[in-house]
Amino acid sequence: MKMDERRLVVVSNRLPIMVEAGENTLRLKPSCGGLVSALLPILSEQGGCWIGATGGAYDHRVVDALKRWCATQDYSLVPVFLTAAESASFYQGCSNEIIWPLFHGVPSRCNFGPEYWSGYCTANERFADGVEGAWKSGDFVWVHDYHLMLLAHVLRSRGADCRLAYFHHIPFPPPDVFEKLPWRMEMLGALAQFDTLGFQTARDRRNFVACLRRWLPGVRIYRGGERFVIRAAGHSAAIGNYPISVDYDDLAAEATSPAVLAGIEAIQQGISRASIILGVDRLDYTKGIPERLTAFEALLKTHPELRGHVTMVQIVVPSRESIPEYKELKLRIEMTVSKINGEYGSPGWVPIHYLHRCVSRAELVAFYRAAHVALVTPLKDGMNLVAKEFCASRVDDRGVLVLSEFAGAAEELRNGALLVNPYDTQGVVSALFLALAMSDSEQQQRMQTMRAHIREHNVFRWARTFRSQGFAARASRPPAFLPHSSPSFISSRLALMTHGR
Ligand code: GDG
Repeated sequence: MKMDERRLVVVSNRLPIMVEAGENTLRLKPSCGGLVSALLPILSEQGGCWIGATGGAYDHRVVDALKRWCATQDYSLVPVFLTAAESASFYQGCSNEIIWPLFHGVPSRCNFGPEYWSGYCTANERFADGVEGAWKSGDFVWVHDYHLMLLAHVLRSRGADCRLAYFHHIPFPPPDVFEKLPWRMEMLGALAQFDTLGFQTARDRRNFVACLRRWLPGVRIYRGGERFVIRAAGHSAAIGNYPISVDYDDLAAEATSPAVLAGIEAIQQGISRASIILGVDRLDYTKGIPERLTAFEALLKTHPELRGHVTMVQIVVPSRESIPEYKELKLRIEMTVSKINGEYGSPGWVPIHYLHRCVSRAELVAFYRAAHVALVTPLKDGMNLVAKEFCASRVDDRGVLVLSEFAGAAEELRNGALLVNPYDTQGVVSALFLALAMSDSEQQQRMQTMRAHIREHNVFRWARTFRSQGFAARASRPPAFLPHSSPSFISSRLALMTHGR
């Protein structure tokens, strides 16, 4: 069977459809976020199955609603239900209060709640139940992101012999940061049980390999060009970096749709034809939103001639609102926006337009096209699809991307974007000033360079390359020179954790 003929089974923390269940109401709506943006076009094109949590405990109405919804699609959805307590320790706790901040290099934001780890193990068991229920022989099971790093271990310990691949969407930290994780050896031992592991950038892959070398006793690591093969506890895995991307053709086509053209006109009129600096982010402290607002304020302060002629539009998609830090961040952003608007605004000109909601895809593309500058300045980001979506939407070859050097996307887009250090307010101000004054021909040349790269390295190529690598990893036996057994104590520690509770 060829790789492309194998059914694709995606496993991720959340399904691409959110279910809001009230006492007498049930609403399904698409999720906003990078993982869904990247994977939905692939599943829509190839068919297959998506396993993920619904965000709630078992509810037969949700099962029925998802079945009805799936009847209209070319792929199926398999819900995983978690109780409120399980979600609290697995999702809010271990995933978002430990792994997320640690892997983004901010250990000071970690809350190492002792109960979180067992919640993480339990939830990985629940997802494994979902995979066991849906998996058919020959499927390619593709696990996504940091919530599910134990899944291969759990499935293997139940005897499942399926091909298991993992893609890590967020940064992987260097050893001196990773070492703070109390369960570092268990985590690495479990990751080593996938058949293929993919990272966004060469730096993430290097960090992962460095952590394995430092913390996984007995591991053997072999390099072949850009790929690594590791062998631990009798199992071989292939490791590579595969920068995720966007559905270029779809965005480019949408960019000239009547809805988007009408949207651009409405935006420009609403903003009195001032030049737009655009920010689009999920609400998250890693996205550098307050720092960006501060840079915009400094631009207005140091360049008074721009007042009234430039407007910032900041779209913030609500995210993780049950976590206190995210609530505080929202308040901080709102206070900063109102301070800047109060201080610099004048009749007929609002310096910052702040939208705290998920806008429709057509509206988003209209904003991409209406903007003069996309200001994408995360403090740390696995990739950042907004940067790539902005370029793919610019069918006019205009617009300037000001991009954080700490976004994974900077590795690929450095020849077209103006790269900045988001902590360097003056540096961001200078880049903005340069962007606003950039000639048409320079904008065109930079934008064409980035668009040509993204057109070729689109999301379908990303999935194809990853899947063929995963296929090759399983199809080929481990190289003969690899030593066999390695210490089994990692597996026994994991077995204790996941079964011995
Ligand atoms: C994670 C990693 C990595 C945003 N606002 C709206 C909206 N969005 C969509 C964008 C984009 C997605 O959300 C955000 O993707 P990012 O990549 O920027 O960030 P994360 O959500 O943090 O994603 C990230 C990604 O996974 C993929 O691997 O790049 O580093 O953190 O697609 O378009 N979509 C709509 N309305 C909005 O208001 N419709």
